Amino acid sequence: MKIYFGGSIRGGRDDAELYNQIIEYLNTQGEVLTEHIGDKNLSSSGENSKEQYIHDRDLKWITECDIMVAEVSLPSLGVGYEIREALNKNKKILCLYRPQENKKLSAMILGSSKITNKTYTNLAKAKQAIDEFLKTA
Ligand code: 6K6
Repeated sequence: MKIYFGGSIRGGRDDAELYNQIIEYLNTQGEVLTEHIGDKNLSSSGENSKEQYIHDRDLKWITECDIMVAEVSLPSLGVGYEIREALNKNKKILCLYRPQENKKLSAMILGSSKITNKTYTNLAKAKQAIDEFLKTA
């Protein structure tokens, strides 16, 4: 199973270590196409590649993937764009969100009946949400 993992890059890298841990777990369940998202050396200026290359490669990976898992706690234009692309391609999508004080996930994500939205508080709960999602995927 090919898994597209989406997580913030230019939206902020505060959760990079968490992405890394989620990717590690996803790699035990399938092949993660976007392992670099968890790379702590990848700064918010991003990978050292041309933007058009990154865009086209990521859209190709979304076409190829079987499922998408997106960590959406940090608002990211790129992740929102990827989610819409995956919806257009009828991919099953799990969005993982950590509740934060005075913040709420976008209605454009919460309001989509085709997205599986799960809140979680720690890695163990994120793994649990992934396990449940994979049973239905
Ligand atoms: C280009 C040139 C310098 O830095 C960059 C950005 N690098 C990226 N590398 C890999 N994937 C990217 C990059 N920028 C965005 N993405 C994709 O969008 C990833 O798959 C993420 O899931 C998502 C992050 O979007 P932003 O808006 O937070 O950057």
